[in-house]
Amino acid sequence: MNEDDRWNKRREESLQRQQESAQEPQQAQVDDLTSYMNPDMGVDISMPEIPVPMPPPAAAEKEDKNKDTCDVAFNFAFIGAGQGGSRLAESFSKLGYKKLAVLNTAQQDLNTIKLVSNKLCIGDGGAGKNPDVAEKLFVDRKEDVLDFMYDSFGEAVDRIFVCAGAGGGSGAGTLCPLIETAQEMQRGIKSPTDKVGVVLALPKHSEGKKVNANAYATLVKVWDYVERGVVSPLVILDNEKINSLYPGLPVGPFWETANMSIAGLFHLFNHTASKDSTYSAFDSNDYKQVLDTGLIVFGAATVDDWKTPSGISKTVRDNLKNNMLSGGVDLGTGNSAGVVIIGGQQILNELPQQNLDRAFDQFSRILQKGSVVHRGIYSGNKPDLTVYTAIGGIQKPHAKLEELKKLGDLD
Ligand SMILES: Nc1nc2c(ncn2[C@@H]2O[C@H](COP(=O)(O)OP(=O)(O)OP(=O)(O)O)[C@@H](O)[C@H]2O)c(=O)[nH]1
Ligand SMILES: [Mg+2]
Repeated sequence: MNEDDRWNKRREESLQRQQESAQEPQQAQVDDLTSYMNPDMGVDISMPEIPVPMPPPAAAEKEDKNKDTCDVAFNFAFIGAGQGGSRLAESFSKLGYKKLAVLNTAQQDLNTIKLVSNKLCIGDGGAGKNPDVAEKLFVDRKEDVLDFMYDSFGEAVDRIFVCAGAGGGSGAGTLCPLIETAQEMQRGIKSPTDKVGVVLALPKHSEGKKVNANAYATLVKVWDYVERGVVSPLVILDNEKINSLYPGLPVGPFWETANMSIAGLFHLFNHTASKDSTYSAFDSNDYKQVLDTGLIVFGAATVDDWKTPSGISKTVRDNLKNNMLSGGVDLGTGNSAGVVIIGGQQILNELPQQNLDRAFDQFSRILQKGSVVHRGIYSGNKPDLTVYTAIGGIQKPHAKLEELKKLGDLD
């Protein structure tokens, strides 16, 4: 072996020793870890007790046990308080809404409500047009009422509406506590909004001092909730206006007509917002924007003279002046509107677009500066042309309040 061979051998031996010494501790570490993790060698890894945070369960679809039988953009629930409020809630049942409940201080009144099965009586014999009596009764039963709402509506609810007649005892007295309870439930079930809707029936002039005075006080109280952003929308149904819109309407069908006018118009917007249009859609975001503006007034008018450019505009103007379901409100203070035009196929085939545009443009001029007008054009199953309007964001109804105050002898 010459000098070179000896040098190469020493180098190889040295390299081999280096490799062995580099591997030894590594192998020792691996052996250590394996024995720590796998002492009985029967499982892959024997885990030490580490508190592992659980991932939140995937947001489960809320079960809708009271699914509406009509097509709607939003799942609304209605609780009617007092006799008028209960009848209002009942009219939504006729349209296919299923999240319904009624509450009263008199069992006899509840017995007359046939189409709503969820009923709660919190008193005995009524409140005799005294809202304070009903409000006191509510205080003791608040938790029962909350449970009652949960049981009646289920959890798939987007917004709860409290319906009441403003001039009575039971409905008027429980309205504000019901608004608060409804908001509590909406928060509890994480509804997409915590704003609560109100459908409020205002009395006819002829109903007398006490009723008008009650209605004044109720409207003032509810307005406070509107201003604080708790109530939206506030939908006013003015029975005096119904009286003038349908002159000579007999006593028998009066309430039914009043209730169906508001429920029908209300539903029309919730229904169209769920539908596609071949022309121009009023979608659910448009509707939500109007619903969140506070005071809303609805109206509808059939257009006969749709062939002339000013025909539709004139009908719309007259409608806004005369046909809205509440008097004593200043529509010019509104900051938002939903305008849905539904026409028979034949009319829509012949109707010049500019006639429609002119009618829509008019809304922007009538409402507050910078207001938003959401449009929708749909073909319908009736041969005529009808304009449906929902004007929102209306300011405090001073004229209506003054009128109620005067009729209620509160000056
Ligand atoms: N739109 C509409 N308004 C109604 C109806 N029934 C009553 N009202 C109005 O609601 C007001 C209150 O009447 P009720 O609802 O009968 O009163 P209540 O809430 O049951 O109160 P008490 O009977 O005093 O305990 C009335 O003055 C009417 O203006 C109804 O079916 N539809
Ligand atoms: Mg009653």
